[in-house]
Amino acid sequence: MKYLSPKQLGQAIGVSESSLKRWIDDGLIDVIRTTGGHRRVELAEAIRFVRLRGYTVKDPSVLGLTAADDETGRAGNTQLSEHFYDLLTNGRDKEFVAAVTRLYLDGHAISEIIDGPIRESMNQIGELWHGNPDGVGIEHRATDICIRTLGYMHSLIRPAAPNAPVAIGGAPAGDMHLISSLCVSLVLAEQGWREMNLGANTPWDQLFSVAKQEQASLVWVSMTAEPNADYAKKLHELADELAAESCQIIVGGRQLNDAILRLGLDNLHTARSMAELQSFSKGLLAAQKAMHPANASATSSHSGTEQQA
Ligand code: B12
Repeated sequence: MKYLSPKQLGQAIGVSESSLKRWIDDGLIDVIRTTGGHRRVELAEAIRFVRLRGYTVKDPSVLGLTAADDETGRAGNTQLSEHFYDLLTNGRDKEFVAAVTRLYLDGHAISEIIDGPIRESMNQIGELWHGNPDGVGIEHRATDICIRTLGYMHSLIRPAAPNAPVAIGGAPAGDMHLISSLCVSLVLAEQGWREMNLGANTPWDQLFSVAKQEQASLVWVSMTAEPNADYAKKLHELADELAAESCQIIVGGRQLNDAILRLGLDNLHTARSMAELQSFSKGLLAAQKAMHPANASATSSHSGTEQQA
């Protein structure tokens, strides 16, 4: 875990050390104290503050980060999608991480980055196998770069409070697509959930048993591949079983269809994007807070990013 002095953080965003110390003492930035009593800001907390207040990180290297230049942050969605496509298809992994990091530091919500340029560029990459003999290899490499980048972004988010509500999920049995479930876990992590991603090809009964074991308040199901014939029955069973646990289910992915929408179960919800997931999760967290005020601190620790998103 990386810690910064007020001087280093100030240097990164072009603000004086004394302003930083004042904000810390006013409670705007969480710190720990060294044995000598000096203030130290955890990197993830520094990033939360910078994003919330809209500061530009002029010198990311002071934070130990590599981020693309400001131009990336100012680009429109189409331009960004083309840029991401270029980086992913040419295996330029470090530049890809740097571009995503820049967007995040500049205050873009994770959901926005995923629903926009990541989804768009991967959609386009998914068409390559038709006519390009190297298409499959390019797609696999691009997938790997996305997975590594999403993992890296996860490391820039403050860990959830130990008493924060739990969310678990994955892609169901037979579905080998990893990225979308990882995206869900990242969006939920940013909102303060203790999320556990079971990944691709997760047996339906495991979704239930892990949710029960972990006393999850939310289970996500990400459906990308054409599902097995019994998926609607399995979803119905899962929802019935989890209703007894007061657990909500959210289903999304490109296979979301009318059969799922028609199930009409109280604890089964659907969403088509990370932005929709984010607002659903926000509502659920607010409801949890109202029901369990003792756990309020668990969810409020991330209120900075929630307010901004
Ligand atoms: C990468 C990829 C693979 C990789 C996956 C590797 C891995 N480890 O993840 C590999 C090579 C294994 C693969 C295999 C296959 N794939 Co594939 N794959 C893709 C690709 C290119 C990208 C998917 C992706 O990750 N996108 C990025 C994410 C972020 O975007 P997204 O999935 O659209 O998700 C968004 C929303 O749907 C929503 N969302 C998603 N999940 C959830 C969950 C919740 C809770 C919520 C709220 C929202 C939500 O939010 C996301 C962000 O906006 C897509 C192309 C495409 N157009 O989707 C094809 C694609 C999905 N694959 C396809 C196919 C056909 C296959 C194969 C059958 C190919 C084959 N013949 O073997 C197999 C199926 C294997 C299986 N049984 O699962 C087709 C599916 C067609 C269809 N009928 O729907 C696609 C669309 C390609 C195409 N254009 O034909 N694939």
